[in-house]
Amino acid sequence: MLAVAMFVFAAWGCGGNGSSSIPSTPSTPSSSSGAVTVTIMGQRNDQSFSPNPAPLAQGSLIVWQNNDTTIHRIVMNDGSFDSGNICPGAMSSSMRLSSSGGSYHCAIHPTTMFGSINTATLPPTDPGTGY
Ligand SMILES: [Cu+2]
Repeated sequence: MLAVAMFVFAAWGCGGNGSSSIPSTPSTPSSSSGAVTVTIMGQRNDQSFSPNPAPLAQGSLIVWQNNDTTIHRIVMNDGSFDSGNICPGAMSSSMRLSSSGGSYHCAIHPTTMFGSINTATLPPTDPGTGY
C-alpha cells in the first residue's frame, strides 16, 4: 500500500518548499546590493509595476520582486530578457541594462501588465565640479 495519494509538490515550480526567506522589512530600493528593485503590484496596466518607469542607469542591475499572489513573467519587449516564471513572493533573476532603457511586459498577462525602464528618469549626474 505504498501508492497512497502522493501529490507532486513542485508541479509548477511554486510548491511550498520550506524556505522561509521572505524579508519582513522592505529594503530601500535601488541601493541594496546595487540592483534596482521593481515591485510587481498585480494586473494594473501601467500601475502593475512600481516604480514605473523604473529609473535605472545603463549598465546597472534590475530585479523584479513579485508582491502579487499569482505567477508573473517579465519579458523585455525587444526580447533581450526573460525572467521566467516568478512565483508569488519571489524575486526574478537580475537583468543588466545594456541600453538606455526599454519597455517590458508580463508574458502571462501581456495586455494588463506593462512597464518601462528609463535612464532619463534618473536625477542628472553631477559631471564633477571643477574645484
Ligand atoms: Cu503577470
